[in-house]
Amino acid sequence: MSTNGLHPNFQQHFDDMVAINPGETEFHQAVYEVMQSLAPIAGRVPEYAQWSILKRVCEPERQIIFRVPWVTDDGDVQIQRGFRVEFNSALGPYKGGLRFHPSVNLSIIKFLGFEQIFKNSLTGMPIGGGKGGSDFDPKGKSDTEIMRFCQSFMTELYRHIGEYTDVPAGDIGVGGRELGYLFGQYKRITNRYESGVLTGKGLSWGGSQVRTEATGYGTVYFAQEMLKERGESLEGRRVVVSGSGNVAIYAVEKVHQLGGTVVAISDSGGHVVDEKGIDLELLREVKEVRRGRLTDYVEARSSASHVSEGSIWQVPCDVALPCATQNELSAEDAHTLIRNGVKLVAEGANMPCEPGAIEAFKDAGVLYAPGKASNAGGVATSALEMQQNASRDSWGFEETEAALEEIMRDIHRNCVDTAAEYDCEGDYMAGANLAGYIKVADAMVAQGVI
Ligand code: NDP
Ligand code: 2IT
Repeated sequence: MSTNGLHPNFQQHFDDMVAINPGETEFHQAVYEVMQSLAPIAGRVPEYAQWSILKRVCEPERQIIFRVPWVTDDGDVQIQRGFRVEFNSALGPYKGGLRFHPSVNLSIIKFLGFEQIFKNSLTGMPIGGGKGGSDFDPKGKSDTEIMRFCQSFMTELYRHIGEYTDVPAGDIGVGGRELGYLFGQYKRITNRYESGVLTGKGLSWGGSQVRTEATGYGTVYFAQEMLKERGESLEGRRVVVSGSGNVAIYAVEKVHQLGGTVVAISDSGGHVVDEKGIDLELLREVKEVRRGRLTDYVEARSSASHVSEGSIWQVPCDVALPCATQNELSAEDAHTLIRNGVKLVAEGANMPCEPGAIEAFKDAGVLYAPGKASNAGGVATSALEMQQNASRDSWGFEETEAALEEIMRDIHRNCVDTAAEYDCEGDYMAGANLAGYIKVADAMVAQGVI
């Protein structure tokens, strides 16, 4: 945990929260970060600054845990655990992705759901916060196994979701294929073509243009705004992007469109260095078409080498975009990046930087953007998808991308202005947490004790 400490008014509250949620380390970490940023409002008169609101925000409105049985292609029965945490509906229906990864547990889903409340608030769209998923591991599974798992998962989940209640989408291990199977089963069980119940759908059946690209594109737009604020740009910058999934791929694409060069990417098996710049077409072919590994990328590209030992953050760069998973960038990694001259870190993943890394960036004057601001483009475009579904409309690529870019600019401005208002100039973490929290807390006050 951070060494910066909490405002004295919040320390006891944090300790109480830990005591009633034992062992949920990722959730504790996410709450601590928000509480740290709220110091400027501690002890103020407005109701949103009172402990009762903070305590309620830390308690999910509903937590659902369920059994997900499924049968392998060989006929073996497998049992997985499913989760949906409906965290906060002050601003709109619960909204947030589903993660399928063997590491998934209640702590991880709660940290993601908690982050989602404030991220969704920052988008300016009418969406509450939630998250779900399963400890199911999609790696190495056949399409039919994925389909049977998704159908079983939805057979329980369907009763908890709906376009006015809770609207899931993708996250790690859940992309277009999985959302298709999930939507199909929802439609079959309910006998309703309720497009607005899920986002990230295919373009021919209610999906939105740019949703696939939105998180990666949005992260890079946000980084670009941070540089613009200082009269700089991405042009000619060396960039390192961790991960090689949905977020990473489209971060690479947007960096290249804006004149930077991505020289390294990664997966859980190591990282790839490609000094000529990542070949996007090849990366997409390997990951999206073949569902392969980065070793396949290296085999097909002579300028690239695979490094299975050590950290991707040892690759020198001007801009670092962590786009894989939580706590993937340690304090030690941060010090390495700083020694190598990094200027900016923007999170495409959720909580990828450990607290010690964030402190190191701040101490060294490195520009740092927290995921709940910089990766909000994904869920914001999900909200645009909901808007299109509600009006039975579908927008073109350019108009949707322009809307995304404007939303990212607005989030950036909101973070900068809010940080300045509370005497934390240039602190994007404080700006994002304060702005995100105050809007939710105001709505909770207005809606009474529920
Ligand atoms: P994908 O499943 O498409 O890709 C995940 C990538 O991260 C893969 O390269 C994967 O490697 C790597 N990864 C995942 N877990 C680990 C781990 N424990 N250790 C090392 N590498 C790991 O997921 P997304 O790209 O959608 O998500 C990436 C991050 O972005 C997550 O933090 C997610 O919460 C966040 N995010 C996603 C949004 C979206 O719209 N999809 C929106 C906002 C945030 P491997 O294949 O080897 O497992
Ligand atoms: O973390 C996230 O914001 C997501 N996985 C996207 C959620 C969504 O509902 O689009």
